Order: sequence, then structure tokens, then C-alpha cells
Amino acid sequence: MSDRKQFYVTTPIYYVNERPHLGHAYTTVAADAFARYWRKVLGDENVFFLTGTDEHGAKVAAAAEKAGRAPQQFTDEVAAQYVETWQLLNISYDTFFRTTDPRHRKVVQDLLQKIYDAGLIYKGTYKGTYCIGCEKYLSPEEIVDGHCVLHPTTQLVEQEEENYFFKLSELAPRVLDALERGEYRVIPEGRRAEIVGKMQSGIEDISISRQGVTWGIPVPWDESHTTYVWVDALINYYSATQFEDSLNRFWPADLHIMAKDILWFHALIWEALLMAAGLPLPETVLAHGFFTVDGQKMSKSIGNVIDPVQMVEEYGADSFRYLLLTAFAFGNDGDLSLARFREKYNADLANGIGNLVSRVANLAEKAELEGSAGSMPQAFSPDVASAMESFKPDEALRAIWEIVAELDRSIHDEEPWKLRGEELREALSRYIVKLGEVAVNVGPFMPALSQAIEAVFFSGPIRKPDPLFLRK
Ligand code: ME8
Repeated sequence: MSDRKQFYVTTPIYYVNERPHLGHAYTTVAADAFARYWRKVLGDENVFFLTGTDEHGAKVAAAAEKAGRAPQQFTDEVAAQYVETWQLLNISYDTFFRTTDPRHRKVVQDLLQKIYDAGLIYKGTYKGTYCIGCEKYLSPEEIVDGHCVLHPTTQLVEQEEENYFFKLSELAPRVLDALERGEYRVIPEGRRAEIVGKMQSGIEDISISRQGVTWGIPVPWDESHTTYVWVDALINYYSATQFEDSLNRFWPADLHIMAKDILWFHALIWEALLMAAGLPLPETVLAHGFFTVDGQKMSKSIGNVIDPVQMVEEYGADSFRYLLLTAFAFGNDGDLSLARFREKYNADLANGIGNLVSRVANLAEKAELEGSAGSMPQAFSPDVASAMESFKPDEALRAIWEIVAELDRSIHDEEPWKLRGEELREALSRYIVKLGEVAVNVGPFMPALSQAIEAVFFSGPIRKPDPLFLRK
């Protein structure tokens, strides 16, 4: 068991150039499960869960123009879609952060000024190939046949402009040293090794301002430049703890979660900026894998983009959360398919836990069993706790579904419908204890299921409920 007293978890702040998609939902659901887990262990007031939107920069400005909106109006609209989607998905964030919040501007400017005053920022000229999809200059290996590997349909731009540069080359060895000393960590191990290799291969200074992009936060000592959108965005994690005194204590973050695409920013550049500003480093940077849909990259042009709102309409929030997190191991790359979602929904939820709850409740109703309020177990099972504390939500869910399978087997073997009187009541009590275990453990993932089990079995006379998961 860990000796944590508090827990601060973040998702990336997502670009508002498009509506939330399945990738955003995946990361956010995982972060929500960790937040809910730790709230139960440490108490609500000791957890801070941050998500939000990344609203500045060339990419968002271009999307706003395309939509015929002023950038602020456009970002207001898309940020609202995120808030709505997270409500539908039952995401229990504490703060929804927007980089256009005027309070953030001041935090960014103060932090940059500090780094500038420390002599770690200088003026130079940048010449390179810029990908607006990535919002960064690309290195030669990121360009294949004249296109960005991640954004093959995005037109690359040859750019040369005066920028302010951050002395990343000077900071990088210190960051690597901090990583090796365990001052912060990067997981899983394979991704850490990639990052260390890259850090050792020679790091160049990075440009941290733009002259050609007006939609951003002005550089405090030279307002003809705006802050590079990635610097503005990363600082959100710190900024969110600075708006209210009661939140100060959460800095530094315990867990930054993102996919591997943006690990470099989170595992090196962020720590370098913090060090340069004299701030403490986060505890853990966790990169999960990237998924494809039916074996292909999810993209509008292929037409395989899965809309989380539609998925919630189809399956309900709980089930969708379950399907996302059990689709593949959290740190690995994986593949999702709507056909597999349906199969798994029917097998694990409708015919699995849903059926189990109905059968036990049905027998308990006939036996006139009373569920005693407040007797539901409150602690996580050791294997679920250990999976969650090593950031493996898929393993935690597997352990929970082992309890479900075991209970199914007991019922199959014991044939309780043939039992009567005390024998039946004894068997049912054992089943209900197991269902209580499922309820408490599943809470971080499927909060509505957890509450439904508690309501049926742990609060007065037991009645068979309507099916929790209709077969599809
Ligand atoms: O990068 N598989 O925002 P973004 C798994 N604004 N996760 C996926 C995914 C996929 N196929 N597609 C997207 C940005 N994601 C910046 C972040 S943070 C200071 C600034 C998830 O809208 C995953 O979490 O492009 C990935 O890292 C993130 O969406 C990128 O979101």
C-alpha cells in the first residue's frame, strides 16, 4: 500500500480544433478511474483531478477561421462540447481548465519572465519545417515523402522567423540526471527507455515564441511575440493549482497521463521548464499506447472516427467506460472495433454481471431476504488496489471480473434454486458478500453499476431490479 496523502492527476488539455473523439475519451476515462480510486482511499478533499482544453496556437486559429468564427467564440463553443461530453461520460474532474482563462495568462507570463531573468532564454532565428497538426517544427525523421508521419494530410510549412529560444540543451542533462536519480519517473519502462535514449542523443534548444501567430499569450518582455502553444499548454498543470490558495498544496502533480505521441513534451520539456523556473517536478509521467480502429488509424478521411457521444447513447456511460479500458493493456498500443465492443458488452455485462445481479436478486426476493443498509464493504481488494497503484486499470478490471466469474461458477455448482430455508439464505448471503466486493471495486470504473448493486442488495428488502444491461 502506498503512503500517499494526496493525489493530483491530469489529462492532456485537448486541442479545440475538433470535437472530442474516442482518443480523448480513452485518456480521460482512465484518469477518472484513478481519481475515483484515490478519492475512496484518501477522501474526496485530498484528490485533485484536472482536465481541460488547449485553446491557443495556429491550429486552433485556423480551425476557427474555417468555421467562420472569432477564435474566442469558436473555442468557447468547442470547450463547451468537451464539458458536455465529459458530463455524459461521468467524468468527475475537479477543474476544467481553459488556456484562454485570463488568470492563466498571468501565470504563464510570470513563469516565462522568471526563466528569462535566469538567463535561460535568448533571441535567435528559426528555420525549419513546421507541422501545424503537431504544432511543432519537425525533425528530419518525422518527415516521410514530404509529409508529417502523424499528419500525412497536413500541408507542411517552411518557416523562418525570429523566435525566442529556451536553453533546453543546457537543461536536458540536468533533467536526465533527475530522472535517473528518481526525482520523477516515466512509465512504462519501454517508453522511459525511449526517452532516455533520445535525451542522450543530443538535445537542441527549442523555440518558445512565435511572431507569426497572434492567437496566444504575449511574451511579457516583447509583446510582438506570442508564447509557443506547447509552453502555454504545459504550464496549465501548474497554473490550475495557483488560482486558489486551497489548491496550492497539490503542486507538484502526482500523475500526468497522456498517450505516447506527446510524451516527449511531458517527460523532458515540461521538467526542463519547471527546473528553469525553480519549481518541483511531478512524480510520475505515464504514457499509454495509441489505438487504431479496425486496424487503421482513426481518421475522418477513412471514416472510422468513433464519436464518444454516440457510444454513450448506444451503451450507456458505465458500459462504454468498461469497454474502453478493457480493450487492450493500458500502456500498449491496441486496436478497437465496434464489433468487439458489442460482443464484450453482451458477454461481460449483459450476460455477465447484469445477469448475475438479476439471478441473485430474484432468489433473494423469493427468500424474502433483507439487505442491511451500510453493510457494503468499503475497501478495495488487494489485487485491485495493487493494479490501480501501479496504474494498470485493465488489470484491475480483469481482477474484478474474476470475482464475477467465480461467483457465476459457485451458483452453477451449488444450484441454489434447489435449496430451501436456512441453506438458501446462507448461500445467498455468501453471494451478496461477493457482489458487494464487485460493487466497491468497480466503483472507479462503473460508478452507476456500483451504486445499483448497493441499492439492490444493501439497502432494505431485496427486489429483482430491471435488467442493468439490456442485451444488444
Ligand atoms: O496533443 N489512442 O492535444 P490532442 C490513444 N493539446 N489516445 C489518443 C488517441 C489514440 N488514437 N488519439 C488521441 C494535444 N489520444 C495537446 C496536449 S497537454 C499540455 C497539450 C489522446 O487534442 C491521448 O491522450 O491532440 C493523446 O496524448 C491526446 O489525445 C492528444 O490530444
